[in-house]
Amino acid sequence: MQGKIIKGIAGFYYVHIAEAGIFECKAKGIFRKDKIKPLVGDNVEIELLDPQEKKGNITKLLARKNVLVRPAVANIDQALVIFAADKPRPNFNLLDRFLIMMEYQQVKTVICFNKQDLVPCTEIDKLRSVYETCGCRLLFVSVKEQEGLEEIRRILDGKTTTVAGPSGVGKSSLINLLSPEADMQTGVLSEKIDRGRHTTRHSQLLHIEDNTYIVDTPGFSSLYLTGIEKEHLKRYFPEFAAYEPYCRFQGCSHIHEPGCGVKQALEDGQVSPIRYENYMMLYEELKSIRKY
Ligand SMILES: Nc1nc2c(ncn2[C@@H]2O[C@H](COP(=O)(O)OP(=O)(O)O)[C@@H](O)[C@H]2O)c(=O)[nH]1
Ligand SMILES: [Mg+2]
Ligand SMILES: [Zn+2]
Repeated sequence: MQGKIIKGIAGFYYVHIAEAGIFECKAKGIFRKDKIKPLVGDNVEIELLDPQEKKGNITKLLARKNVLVRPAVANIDQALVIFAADKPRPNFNLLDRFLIMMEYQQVKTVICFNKQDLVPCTEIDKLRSVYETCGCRLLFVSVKEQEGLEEIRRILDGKTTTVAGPSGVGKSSLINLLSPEADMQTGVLSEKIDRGRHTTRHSQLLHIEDNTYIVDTPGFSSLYLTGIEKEHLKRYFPEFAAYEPYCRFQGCSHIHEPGCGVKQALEDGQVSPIRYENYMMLYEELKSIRKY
């Protein structure tokens, strides 16, 4: 039988099999020999040991499409990053860090601002003007008023999506709406997993329907850029590209050079000051990391 690992804890893997449920499995020695560790999101073949108790053995790991480092999951199709339009106020620096790390890992990201019911249209327009040229799809929703949820469902359909964002933005509220069984799935897992072993909060996959899964990740409050050279940072701000041909110097960093097309565009209001300021801050941060 074939299924998908939805959680891994202390040597046990919980494998979701369509129409059969969740099986508690061990990975056989072959994986240790090959030094491949099964990950949440892995598609696997299992042999049943005890169909009644829903226990099995993972016998084969199917080829991976990709592996995400943070969170550690396999076969991710896209990320849905959620921020609140207000309460808490969006932390643009954190959002930009997230977008950069996802792009670095080649995962397409959809930006979703929740709680649109809390702000006037002018505020929505402002948020839109900052992010409409960043290369990501942009959504405004209200989980509370159930606005925009159909669009989210369409985006998730048939894919495995990692849902991320700081705490308090409405992730759990959204997930509970999308998957009324989410709580139940978590409950089934907690039951299967010994009390003591359930302590750390690992990433977990939730089955929404058919081939649709979401990864419920712990909320984050900070993110470090790793693996990115400061010279490459501008690639992650695709809205700069249109103005680069106007930079006087080739390889312009858009920070201190005279005759910079991007800084001109900033002055002309064509590049968002919020995005540009984050670019500058992150550039300085990457510069100082490299000194040590
Ligand atoms: N006004 C408003 N409040 C919301 C909305 N979505 C969630 N909330 C509230 O925001 C708070 C945090 O939500 P929660 O789902 O726990 O956020 P999480 O920490 O990201 O999982 C709760 O009090 C929710 O009721 C929304 O669209 N509008
Ligand atoms: Mg939550
Ligand atoms: Zn420049």
